[in-house]
Amino acid sequence: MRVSNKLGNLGIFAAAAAAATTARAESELPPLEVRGAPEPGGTGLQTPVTTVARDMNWLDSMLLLIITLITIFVFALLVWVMVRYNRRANPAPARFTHYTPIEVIWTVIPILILVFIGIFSVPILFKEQVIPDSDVTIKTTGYQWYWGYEYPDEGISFQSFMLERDELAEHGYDDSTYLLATDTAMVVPTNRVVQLQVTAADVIHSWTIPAFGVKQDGVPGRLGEAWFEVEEEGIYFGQCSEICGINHAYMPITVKAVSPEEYDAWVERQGGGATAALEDDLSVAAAD
Ligand SMILES: [Cu+2]
Repeated sequence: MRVSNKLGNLGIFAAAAAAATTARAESELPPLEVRGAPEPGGTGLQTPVTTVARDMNWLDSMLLLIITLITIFVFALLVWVMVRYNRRANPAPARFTHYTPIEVIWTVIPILILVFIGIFSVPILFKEQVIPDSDVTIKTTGYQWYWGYEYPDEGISFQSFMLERDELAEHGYDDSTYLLATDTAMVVPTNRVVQLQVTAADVIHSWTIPAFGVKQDGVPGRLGEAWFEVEEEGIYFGQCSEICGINHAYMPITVKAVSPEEYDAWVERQGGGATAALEDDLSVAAAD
């Protein structure tokens, strides 16, 4: 019994030592503010940090205005009918069932409203789905129940697991980030186009960062694509958004957006060669 306790303690020491190493590696990134996280009691969308997310927020506000006006209009009609045409006020109701002008109006006006919405929403959909020339490519794979990240051009790959409550502090997070913060984070440069490839290894998962306006299903055997260009340095959180089994709620997503210089330094520390790859590209371009 005593022996097994000692072994248990050794295990704890080993885990603590490993955690300390991770904490040191993480702390090499500059201290970052949490910018993209859900707020208790919040009702709006998260503050957007990409043009796509900003467009989506704008569309959301416009739709809210339209549906509010429609709701008020329908409610006013209901009240009018209840007051003006109840049995007491209107004892002899009209018997007709069709009135062509009103049929035309309530067919044409909704069509016009939908076309008006489409004029704004379809371009945003295209902006989201047409991937511009990218500076960084990252492939993410959903697993039951964690995310894997690969930077194919830099030869970097790692996995990302949710932190338990008692592990948050040593990774530089406070208690409010429980169920959001992960042990490693996807690191991306700001003001650079990041092309994201999303897939899954077992069942369907979905990768999202609300502040980026990105949500892409990861489907086994398929490669989904998304893109974003983050404007603000900071830490952004998301959560798997396709129910994927018993621990679906425990595979969050953490993205750290840092300056391009910090990003290059991080790539170097991971043993990757962003600069080398870029120089290769440049020399090839120069040779052309
Ligand atoms: Cu999942």
